[in-house]
Amino acid sequence: MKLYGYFRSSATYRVRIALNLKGIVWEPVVVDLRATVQAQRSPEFRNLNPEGLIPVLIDGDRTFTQSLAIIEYLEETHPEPALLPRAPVERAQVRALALAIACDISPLNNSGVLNYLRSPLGLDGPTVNAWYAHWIARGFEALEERSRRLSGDGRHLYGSTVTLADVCLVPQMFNARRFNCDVTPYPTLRAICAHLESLPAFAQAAPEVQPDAAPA
Ligand SMILES: N[C@@H](CCC(=O)N[C@@H](CS)C(=O)NCC(=O)O)C(=O)O
Repeated sequence: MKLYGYFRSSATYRVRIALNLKGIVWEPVVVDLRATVQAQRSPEFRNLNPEGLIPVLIDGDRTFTQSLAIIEYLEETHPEPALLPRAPVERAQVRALALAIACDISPLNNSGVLNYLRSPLGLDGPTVNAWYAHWIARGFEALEERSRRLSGDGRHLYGSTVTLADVCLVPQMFNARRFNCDVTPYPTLRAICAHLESLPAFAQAAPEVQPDAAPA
């Protein structure tokens, strides 16, 4: 499989983790998102994904977009290890956690949104950072509360095995730290991420070890 992505794209990071967890061999194709490059807007890439967003997964002659749809495709084609519990109630709870991150927090902090706030809207750096931190805090406060209720062992967001919720949490925590958000108010989320980041599938998916990682 080929994964079109960028090292610090959190949506790509989710898919890297899922591919690694399932032991799938994959090849990265770099789509440079830097404002000076914007490879996602090139006609070649838009031909692949008219939304101009990464990640894009290629499996044979099929093209898949949207990180959660990609991960559910992987879940259905490579069921082990399962990232969703079997029971419908539990599946819904795990999906709700994943969607809280991928649909409620992440889109507000996407690079395209932040760039638009800067130009043409003209917001300065500190104001854009305040926007970012606000939506992280609002989302993480709720997730911290939910994790206290739903984590089975303080090492996973839901229950005591790795789920789709964990696959979404770690990249969002990476992003929050990258933007210098204060994550001290979320000790449960930090403990969960510390455990998950130590697992090989997560460690090998980390932005800093990707071939396109830029020096800090
Ligand atoms: N809902 C999409 C979001 C994808 C997304 O926002 N990707 C970002 C990188 S994390 C992107 O391609 N940004 C480029 C842009 O906005 O121009 C998914 O989960 O795949």
